[in-house]
Amino acid sequence: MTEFLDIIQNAVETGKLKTAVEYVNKALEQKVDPQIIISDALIKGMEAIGQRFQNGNAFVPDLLISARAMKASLEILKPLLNENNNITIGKVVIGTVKGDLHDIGKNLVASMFEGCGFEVINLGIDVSSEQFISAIKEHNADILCLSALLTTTMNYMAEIIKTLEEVGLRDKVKVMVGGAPLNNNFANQINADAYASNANAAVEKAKELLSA
Ligand code: B1M
Repeated sequence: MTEFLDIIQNAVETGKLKTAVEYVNKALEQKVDPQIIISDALIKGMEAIGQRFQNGNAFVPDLLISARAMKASLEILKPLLNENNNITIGKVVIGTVKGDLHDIGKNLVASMFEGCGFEVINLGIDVSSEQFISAIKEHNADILCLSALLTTTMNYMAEIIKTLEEVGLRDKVKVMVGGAPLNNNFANQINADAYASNANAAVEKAKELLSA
């Protein structure tokens, strides 16, 4: 059983979708608990590639193929998880802000969150503050992740945070921001709770925020 989990972990880390799916099915045939497959193989594989990315030993395409292998494996396992086997660490609403159509990085962040056990509500691109707020309310989200790739759209993040304050939701949700033109200073200026420079950092910061 441990051997199967090691193979799955390695397949996710190296982005081998077919191998990951094959050995997830083999592990299930051997009656391995789906939650064990997720926590002891899939998540570990994503964490490993995330760490290598953070250290400069892996690159965006590596993250993308790992996330794909992870997602395909999760698709098999999700229906098998019963309600008592809830693996959700927290609920994340994520989207690229109004006026901005860039979604490659945002989707990578969303996949990394999913891969690491968060429930993700991905609102897509060109998302208005009203759409973010209604999703936070509907899903009772713990974390709001805002993405922007343009210097012209990043300022809309401040408007979203102001609106959260106005509708009394600011204390109920942690706000994280990211995207190439952003930095820590900008996050502080607009009163966000955290800035993350990449997908792995986003998951790490989210875990910190939820445990604080
Ligand atoms: Co656009 N574009 N683009 N573009 N584009 C940039 C951003 C640009 C820097 C290119 C350049 O001029 N050098 C420039 C912005 C300049 C500026 O604002 N100062 C630019 C421009 C100008 C434009 C248009 C205006 C071009 C035009 O039409 N004249 C136009 C705008 C459209 C719009 O949005 N309204 C436009 C359009 C496009 C395409 C549609 C062609 C395409 C997007 C396709 C898509 O996303 N589906 C595109 C692309 C691909 C790029 C570049 C080349 C690559 C972006 C990317 O995907 N990077 C980009 C140049 C560049 O960045 N080198 C550029 C890979 C991705 C994995 O990284 O998105 O940074 P990134 O995400 C990272 C982190 O930032 C972070 O984690 C991710 C993973 O590590 N992160 C988060 C991102 N979101 C996060 C959220 C979080 C946390 C972390 O939440 C907590």
